[in-house]
Amino acid sequence: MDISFIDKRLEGIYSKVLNNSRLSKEDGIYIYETHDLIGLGQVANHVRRSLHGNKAFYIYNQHLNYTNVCKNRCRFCAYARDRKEKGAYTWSIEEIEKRLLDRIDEPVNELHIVGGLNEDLSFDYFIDLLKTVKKVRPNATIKAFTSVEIDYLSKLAGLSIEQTIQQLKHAGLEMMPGGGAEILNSRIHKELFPRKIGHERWLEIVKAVHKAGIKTNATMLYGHIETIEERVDHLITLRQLQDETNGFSAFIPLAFHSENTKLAHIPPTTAVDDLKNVAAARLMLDNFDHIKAYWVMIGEKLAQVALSFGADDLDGTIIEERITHMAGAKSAVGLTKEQMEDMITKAGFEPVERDSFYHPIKELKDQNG
Ligand code: V47
Ligand code: SF4
Repeated sequence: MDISFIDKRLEGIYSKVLNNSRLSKEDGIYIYETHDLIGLGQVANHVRRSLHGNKAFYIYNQHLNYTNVCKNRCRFCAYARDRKEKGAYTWSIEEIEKRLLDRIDEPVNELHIVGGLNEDLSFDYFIDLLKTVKKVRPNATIKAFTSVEIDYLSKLAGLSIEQTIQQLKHAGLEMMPGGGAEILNSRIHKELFPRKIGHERWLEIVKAVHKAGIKTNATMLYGHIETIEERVDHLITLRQLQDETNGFSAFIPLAFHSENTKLAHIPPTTAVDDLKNVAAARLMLDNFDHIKAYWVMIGEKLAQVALSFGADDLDGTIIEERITHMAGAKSAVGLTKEQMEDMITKAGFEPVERDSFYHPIKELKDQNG
């Protein structure tokens, strides 16, 4: 494909892409610095189309955020509360069961389960939670807990990380979402989330999870105090780990929302930056199959555009999103299957409903009769 670049430096990046050469840190920084957004989008779109053609994936999923009580109180988080604070909540196992049953007539394929670090909950609660979800929804995949929760649960249970993962796997855990990575960098860790595990521990846990045969996603929270170089280092760190384990499924750039946080003075991310983050991910993460445009964070309209800037997946229906909406997100709290398909079709792509492992649902249904 011929691309007429306004920024000639993108030609070098494009020829590396065409030769399947890995992009360097300097290339990554340049991707963020260029003003040739359309040229950049075309390069990322070339990679996206060579991997997935005209397909754009989505999943019928349901989020369950079992508690917002969290002892970490990260400075960028609007969701967490202290135990006795107004608005604090923790769902009992019965409440979780009720929320699943409320939606039992819907074809939910994946349960995305994450929460705060609530010191009132025992390890048994988490085992019961997984078993209950599996009992009520035996055919849906449980994608639950970030490395932050796994680290906490291992301490709670007095078990090694490996033993903790085995117990959770035995109770029904099948996949892990990508949260908790933020920016893998000790300066940002110290400034924004000092009580949460740092990047070395995050990577160590993800490695153990991959070794146990569980796929995970990876994220990057951008648009706060991080530098371009720190973003690129984050992507390169993930790329290195993926070379080692091949355990990552998708990467999701997360646009920071500052409302109701200790960083409320930080303005929202721009559309240009949101699209550059999608394109940078697609181009730098040459060993990741999927890049998600998370419509909750960047809005439905920009998510449609992101499909032509490197993203091949819009995540899911979600049903009820809490974490970003507490921080001022203006997107819907959930979308119907028809709305997801409409968004994708009107962006010029072919919608493919998938399961957690990117198997198309239609083909699965055809195989099972
Ligand atoms: O870990 C917290 C981030 C994450 C804010 O793996 C914030 O499929 C923006 O990880 N503004 C949770 N972001 C969301 C997440 C996720 C979402 C969708 C799909 C998947 C997946 C994973 O949200 C947290 C944190 O990094 N976050 N506060 C905020 N104010
Ligand atoms: Fe707790 Fe996660 Fe919020 Fe940090 S981002 S305060 S770990 S819920």
